[in-house]
Amino acid sequence: MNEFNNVIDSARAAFERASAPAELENAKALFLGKSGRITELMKGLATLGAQEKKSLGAAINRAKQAIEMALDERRQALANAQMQMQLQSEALDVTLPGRRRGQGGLHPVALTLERIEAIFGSMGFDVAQGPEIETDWFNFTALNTPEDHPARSMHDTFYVEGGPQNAPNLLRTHTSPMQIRYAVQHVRQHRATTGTAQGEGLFAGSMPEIRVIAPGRTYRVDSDATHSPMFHQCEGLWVGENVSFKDLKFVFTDFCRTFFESDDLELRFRPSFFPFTEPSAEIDIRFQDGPLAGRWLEVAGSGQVHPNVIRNMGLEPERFIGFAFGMGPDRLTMLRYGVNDLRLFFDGDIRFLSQFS
Ligand code: 2U9
Repeated sequence: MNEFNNVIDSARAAFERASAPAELENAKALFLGKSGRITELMKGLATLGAQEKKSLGAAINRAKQAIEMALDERRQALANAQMQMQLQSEALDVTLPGRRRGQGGLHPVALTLERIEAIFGSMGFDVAQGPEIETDWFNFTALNTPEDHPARSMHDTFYVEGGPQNAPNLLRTHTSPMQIRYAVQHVRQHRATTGTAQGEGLFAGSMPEIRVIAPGRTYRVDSDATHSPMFHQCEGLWVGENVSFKDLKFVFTDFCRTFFESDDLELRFRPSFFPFTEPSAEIDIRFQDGPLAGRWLEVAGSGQVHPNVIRNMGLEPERFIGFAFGMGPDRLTMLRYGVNDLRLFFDGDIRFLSQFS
């Protein structure tokens, strides 16, 4: 019996020494394996008589069970230790403050465009958006631009592949082509729904007014601190039977005072020239207070839509009169926030952009 207790003790000691599952399996083999101590003891029974076999066999079995139990205990202990180690190495401190995800914001020029759209929207203006790649006709010809006008040269306009050979497609140089598209569509739709025959020349009947703004990206071959090859424009158009320069003045004054949140902002209309308006005027504003106070600042161009342009919309210029204005949202953004370099808007520097959100 003593011998069996010794075997059990040495098995326990061997299992205890094993510090990893593989070592424990090696130690197990020494006692329970094919030529392990217990197996050897079992083999020894063969030579004994029946009575001895029975009593010794039972004792060997008890020893075997004790060793198996010790083995299971050690296995469990090693597995627990392993789990503890893993838990420690993968420890998660749930009390740590979370990582902040940056909250994006709208680009300052996008904020300006939203503002322009909201103000003109409240005055009954529709917002039209359209292609940035235009045909020569919509961008120049329909807008009364002479064939030899310098704006048509490759020094000023980006031409792209496509379109007729003598009048290739281009990146729109202003958003006015969109207003031609809008007006043509407006007239066509009106004629279709009122049954006024198409193809019978210019329309001279009654028609709801056209009131639309066209905001968006425009392109010119130009690049310095105040010019970018891609810039924004927002042009407005108001066509009706009874519209006048005083309506344009009222609408644009109201717009500027709302946009700059300044009720005493002054406006000045200064004679100018554009191919698509006649007469034409530059619009200057003057703040009464703030860092820009006292200086006249040019913010827009405007004018009465040229009769040729009214014709290109499909309207009879003897009956319809239009007023248009055009402004640069990039410049308006610079004035509103006091930004002095246009390029800051297009560099994508988050330190600059995050100041507006
Ligand atoms: C149609 C007919 C006429 C819109 C106009 C201007 C004058 C103008 C500038 C403003 C800032 C260009 O980007 S900018 O430098 N625009 O001076 N725009 S009148 O005239 C139109 C528009 C549409 C059908």
